[in-house]
Amino acid sequence: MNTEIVGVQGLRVWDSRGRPTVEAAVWLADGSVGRAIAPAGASTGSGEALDLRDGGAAFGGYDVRRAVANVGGEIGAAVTGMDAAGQEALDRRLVELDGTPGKTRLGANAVLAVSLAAAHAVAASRGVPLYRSLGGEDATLLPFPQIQIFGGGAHAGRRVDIQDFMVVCPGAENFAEALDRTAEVYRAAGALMREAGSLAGVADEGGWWPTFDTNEQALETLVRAIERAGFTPGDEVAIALDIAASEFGRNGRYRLGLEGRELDSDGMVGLLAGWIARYPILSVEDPLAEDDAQGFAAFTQAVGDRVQVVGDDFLVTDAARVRDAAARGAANAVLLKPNQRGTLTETRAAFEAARQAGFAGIVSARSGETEDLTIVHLAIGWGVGQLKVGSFARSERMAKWNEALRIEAALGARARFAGAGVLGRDAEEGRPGLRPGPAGAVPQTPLLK
Ligand code: 2PG
Ligand code: MG
Repeated sequence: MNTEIVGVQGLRVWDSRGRPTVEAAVWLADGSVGRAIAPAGASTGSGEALDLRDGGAAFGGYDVRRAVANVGGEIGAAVTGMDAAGQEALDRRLVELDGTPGKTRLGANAVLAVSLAAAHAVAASRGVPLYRSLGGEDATLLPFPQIQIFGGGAHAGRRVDIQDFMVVCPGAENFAEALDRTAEVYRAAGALMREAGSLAGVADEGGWWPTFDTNEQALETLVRAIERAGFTPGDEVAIALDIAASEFGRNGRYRLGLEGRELDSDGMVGLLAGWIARYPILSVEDPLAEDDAQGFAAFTQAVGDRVQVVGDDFLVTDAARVRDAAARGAANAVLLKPNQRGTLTETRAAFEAARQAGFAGIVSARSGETEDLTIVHLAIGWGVGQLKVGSFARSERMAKWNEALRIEAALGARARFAGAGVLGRDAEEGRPGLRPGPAGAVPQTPLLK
């Protein structure tokens, strides 16, 4: 095993939206090779590292020829000769080489593809799957999945304001069972929409395209789909939301286009707290906009003992922001998206900061994805405890769920499954974030008649 980097190559490939994206290949002295592809968001936080695009007329300005050239050119030259097994030193070199806080010179898409490809090359050299290369023999925790049923917001032409209507499966015995339940709910939701004459295809991440008159109608339909699939809402299948409020909120004003009303920060907290009281909701991501830390704190204060409060655009996988949010009591969980920062090591640092704060972590895909499976291995390799990769359709999503199934099967009796108890708290340490309800981990919520 000789993990010295001897070659780096960039390739322009295509993502699930039919847009160009960056693939990197890293070759080692022992002949091993690793590849990784950068994903891309649509509802991005302003604090994210830069997804470098070429602009101009071609492909709507989304071309990545410069980023691809950076992979094989400047980045490749800088890391050739380095030891790929020293991920931290390698990533430090990448950060220093770019030299800007947001990786605006070389592009976080270029930098990330190389950082991840190096980790894949090392795993190949060791002859083990990436999750084991990252976490060793202890990497046995399968994540609790959040799976989208309806898409919305920036992923569905803003047909509804809320971006992700997802399900989680409390009490599922294992990862495979959580997927089984989700598949039934996804099917039932599609059938309900077909019967109502409102089936309009699928949104960016494979969830049903929402054809609702109000945001709450989507919640009601989701509860009916859970029941129709034969599950008890709340106990067997519950709801997780990504409000993605930065998409419609700024300076403490929130404009709900579908319902034609504007709320202030307190109004948003009240609206969402009302939903949490009426529907079996266990997790809410970006309930307030990225510029509304006070709103995040008020929301966490109001409902953080019952639901997981996740920062995505608000925390942008940034360790310093996680520490700051923890100090303010704003949120109790962080979404971890490697391309929001640009290297594996910085993503890991955000997760470590979460652990220290007693925050939960959720490894997440982007709305623009590919066949790349790295995030599944990060979730399991690091024992993060939760995973969000979109809906239960389209192979850029299913490939990731299927990879987790493969790993669960390979681990056999050694596989552990992170249940609902992991919501709002560190997966391994189980620090309290949510108070368990009387029947275990699931808060009892009054349901719809
Ligand atoms: C999010 C993600 C995934 P995007 O907001 O959490 O749903 O969307 O990749 O567009 O930021
Ligand atoms: Mg989000």
